[in-house]
Amino acid sequence: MNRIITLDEFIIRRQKDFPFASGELSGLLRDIGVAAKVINQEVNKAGLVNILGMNGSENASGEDVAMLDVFANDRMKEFLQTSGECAAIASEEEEGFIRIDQIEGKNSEYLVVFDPLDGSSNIDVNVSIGTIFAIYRRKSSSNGPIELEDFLQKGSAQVAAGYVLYGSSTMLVYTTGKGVNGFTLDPGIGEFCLSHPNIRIPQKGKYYSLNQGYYRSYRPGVQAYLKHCESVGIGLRYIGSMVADVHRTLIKGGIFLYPETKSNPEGKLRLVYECNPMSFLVEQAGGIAITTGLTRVLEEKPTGLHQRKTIIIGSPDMVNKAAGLIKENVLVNFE
Ligand code: AHM
Ligand code: MG
Repeated sequence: MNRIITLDEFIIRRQKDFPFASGELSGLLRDIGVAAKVINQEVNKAGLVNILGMNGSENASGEDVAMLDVFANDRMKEFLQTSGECAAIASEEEEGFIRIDQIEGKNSEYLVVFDPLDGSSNIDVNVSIGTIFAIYRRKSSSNGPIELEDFLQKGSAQVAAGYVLYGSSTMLVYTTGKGVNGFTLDPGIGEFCLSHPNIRIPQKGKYYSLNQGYYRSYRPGVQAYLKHCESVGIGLRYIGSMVADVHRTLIKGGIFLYPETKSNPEGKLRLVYECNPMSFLVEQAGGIAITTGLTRVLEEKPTGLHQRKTIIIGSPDMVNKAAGLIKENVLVNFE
């Protein structure tokens, strides 16, 4: 039997893939792995310690904030702020970005963006939720302060991205632009162990995934694709946690869509915190990620930290089919 490879070992082994790597990126990934274990522990016992439920405030995008969101946000901030490997962070739960004082003369080049607990409507019913993160290298000169523009880079500039899925088991999946690898948390030893090396998304899958309840509010091309799925007997799977829905799509093949709706005319999901990291991962696994405007998600220039974007992401055959039908129906009136 092969010996297990832990996340830390894997990260260290991979450091040599980056010719002038200083170890900062590896350090950051390890810090995120530790924060994920702490959050996982709390997610697992949330019902017991009464930190479940809404805390009454709203996040930067005006949605209810579940208390576990606050806990996860605080832990991610805490680990990243004290790691010394990170110059600034931005969170879906924070209005603006946060500069980090440099520790012991270290001048970090990296920024981390994250959605600390995605799928918060699922928290209090024991359904899978996740943490999403991405790492960028700053663009501004390292002599000056980090600027907003450092965070508003296209997704194609991501240095690394990943997610943690708190599901029937806990998994951490990440990419540094050289393929995608998945690690499952072994609760016995408290380590993420390599379980899904070199993930490749199937060319097509058996499921499409979106909120079918908004059907009437989708544009004609999206409706045409949904009719196509129905006519050829493609099954519907929708958890309502992007991490879980995209994870299934990545492993089993399929397509995930969050198009514009009447109440979310730009789409609901955040470009910086959700669409870009997931698009980087799926592309690295051989999939495709586009907007309903048929542009590549990773080529969209963010205009704000909390900007929303439409997304169609998944197996190449299925995304291409959806894109074809959107194109064909582009002139059909949208009522
Ligand atoms: P959140 O970041 O507030 O949890 O919202 C994002 C979530 C995604 O995980 C999921 O894909 C989507 O919202 C579900 O939205 P809807 O309930 O409109 O289907
Ligand atoms: Mg989210």
